[in-house]
Amino acid sequence: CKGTAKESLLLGAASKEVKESEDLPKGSVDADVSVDDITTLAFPSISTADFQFNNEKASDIIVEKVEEFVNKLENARLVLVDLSHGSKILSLVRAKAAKRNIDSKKFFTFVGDITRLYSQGGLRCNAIANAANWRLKPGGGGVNAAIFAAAGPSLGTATMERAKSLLPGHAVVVPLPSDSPLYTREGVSHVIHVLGPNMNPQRPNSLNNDYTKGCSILREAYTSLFTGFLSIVR
Ligand code: AR6
Repeated sequence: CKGTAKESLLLGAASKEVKESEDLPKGSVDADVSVDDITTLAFPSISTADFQFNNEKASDIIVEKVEEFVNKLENARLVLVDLSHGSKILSLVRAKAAKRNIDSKKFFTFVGDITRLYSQGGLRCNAIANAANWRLKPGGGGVNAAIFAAAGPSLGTATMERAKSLLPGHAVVVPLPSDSPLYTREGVSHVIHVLGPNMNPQRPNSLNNDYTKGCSILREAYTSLFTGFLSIVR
């Protein structure tokens, strides 16, 4: 397990992990979560909005993958984020995680804009995940557009230095340049782009409702994402 911040961190399910060191400012977070040195990944529900993946199936996979990875995180935690209190995926995941007794200090849901978690929500996150497109380009909609807009142009440059495109199920870890507003304002040091399965016929590589393939790719996507996060933590 070795490497430097400059190395390309491209992850599929079977990829090797790469280590980086971190020294981020500390901040206060909300409610019952004890603070200080907890390394945090905030992630959106991959594929369930623009890519139209079934929420019930996606929530099963999120809980399954969180359960698998949460015990590998020593002083770190995972936070599933969505924009509204009415979020269907957040309530499904909350209910299923509670049933499985997942440690709520290591995994919880949070309502807020993923690009404003610290400044608006008081939740300090070292890494945020992006539900990317295969070209790894800004724009489109959803969380991808929000993250690229909030991070400024240096995220696009840093991303292209590491990967030009992404296969479904894969992730790439991008250290955020220190002049990015996401870094200076929010304390985010890494963006992890993830490409999930697409069920939307209007978007490239639609799986035409093939949920056998879709579920397998979504599992792979979360494995790649959490493996990427572990590579930062260790
Ligand atoms: N903060 C937190 N969560 C958000 C935010 C935000 N600012 N914006 C959206 N979400 P989506 P996908 C939630 O559509 O389905 C893009 O066009 C949203 O409510 O962003 O994987 C890309 O270019 C949902 O729960 O991602 C791709 O082409 C989750 O984030 C395509 O969309 C994911 O919604 C990817 O589609």
